[in-house]
Amino acid sequence: MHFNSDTTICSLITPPGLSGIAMIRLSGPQAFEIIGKHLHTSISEKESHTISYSVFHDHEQPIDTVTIFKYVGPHSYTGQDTIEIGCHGGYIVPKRIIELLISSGAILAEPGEFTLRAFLNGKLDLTQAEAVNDIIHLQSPAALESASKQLIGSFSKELSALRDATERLFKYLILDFDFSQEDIELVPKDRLISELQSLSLTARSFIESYETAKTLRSGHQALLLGYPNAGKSSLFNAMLGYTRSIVSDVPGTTRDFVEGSMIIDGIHFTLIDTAGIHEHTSDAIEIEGIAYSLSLIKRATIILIVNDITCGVNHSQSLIDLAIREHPKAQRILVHNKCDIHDVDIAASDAIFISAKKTHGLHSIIDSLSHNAKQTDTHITFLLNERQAHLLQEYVHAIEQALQLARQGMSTDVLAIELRSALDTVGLILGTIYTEDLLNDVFANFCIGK
Ligand SMILES: Nc1nc2c(ncn2[C@@H]2O[C@H](COP(=O)(O)OP(=O)(O)OP(=O)(O)O)[C@@H](O)[C@H]2O)c(=O)[nH]1
Ligand SMILES: [Mg+2]
Repeated sequence: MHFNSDTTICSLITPPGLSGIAMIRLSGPQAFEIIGKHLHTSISEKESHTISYSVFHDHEQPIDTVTIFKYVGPHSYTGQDTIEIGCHGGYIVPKRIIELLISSGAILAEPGEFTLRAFLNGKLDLTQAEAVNDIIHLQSPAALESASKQLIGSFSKELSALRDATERLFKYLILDFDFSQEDIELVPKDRLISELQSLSLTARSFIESYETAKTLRSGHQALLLGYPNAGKSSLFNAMLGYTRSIVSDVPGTTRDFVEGSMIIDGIHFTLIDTAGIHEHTSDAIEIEGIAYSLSLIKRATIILIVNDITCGVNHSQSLIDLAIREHPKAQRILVHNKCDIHDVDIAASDAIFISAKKTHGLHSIIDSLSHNAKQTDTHITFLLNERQAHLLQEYVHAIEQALQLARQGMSTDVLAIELRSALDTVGLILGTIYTEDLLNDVFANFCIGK
């Protein structure tokens, strides 16, 4: 990643390929000079935040008719002089325009480089920059609310309040230490303990949303769990609408796990077919497949227990117990399969009755997946990511250390050291403290053009 803002960078900011319009962004100190070499109209006379129609040319040869959006820094996304060119889409024109901009002095932007400049120029803090990436990669409509709140700065506001409260206490502790020689206690021990507890509680409440945020970020993992031959692979294929997993009447057909993606009501699900669970096998590959199935239970957000109804309604009870034991927080849906060859009393159960082979009853599973996902996908204030959650854990650790020291009646200068490190972790989340490595890590996940 370039950390030098003296260059002028350019890139396609819409997806490559066939489209009516493609957008190209050019940003940096020479943006107006570079675009000026390719237009007959003078860009320098145009006001900021205006759009003009022009012909983009290469040494008098017209390339395309374009719209030119002009933003004079610092009033632009990056904080620098910026031009956005709307040209016709496809594979040739946008590529040619970018080549010409580069031949006139621009360089190709790296992934996330426009947003990096926005951060370095104080247009966004680090949590807002991360929210930009989140908005682009959202897998669930429910996540949009939290990502957009984060983008406009609500998480930054809460974090800044936490930082200010920590800083206030830190300054009191330093003062208290200065006055301690004169036997004056500025911060009574009880108040100190209750303030530290409140800081820890606030940070913990942020961390609590992390598990939900993970699901909102990557979508739901819906695991098919069942005994061999229950019809998991048949159901898996029927749900996806194409044959992805092998189906046969030989128990133990699925050895490895197989994944497929589906979108229900705008929510992304990864459906996972697994090896049937049973104890009586000496086949090494099957044993390994079963071990995989068990480990996947912990990763799942929704577990579909597929029961072969011809073996009885309670046949899979021990698998339900297993799912509850291994991952009590996951949602569970009991599906009785093979109802086409077995009479069942549907009214007497809240389970779902289907025939994977005849694709009967699949809509009930779809409705149930959507319902379960919507139940877990709501009520989240912040779309915390792994980096932020990890730093918040460090914050809590430092505050808890300070609490312990306070209870032991340690001198306030020792407590202040813990508060200093707690303050640093909040600084790293917001990006008021950063290193090039940190920025490289954050912006490495961005796409080209953002
Ligand atoms: N009649 C009937 N047969 C079904 C149904 N679903 C699956 N089967 C049959 O049951 C057998 C096993 O199906 P699979 O989908 O391979 O079962 P599985 O649970 O994936 O089995 P393993 O991979 O061995 O664990 C096959 O012969 C399927 O045709 C159904 O709804 N009705
Ligand atoms: Mg199978």
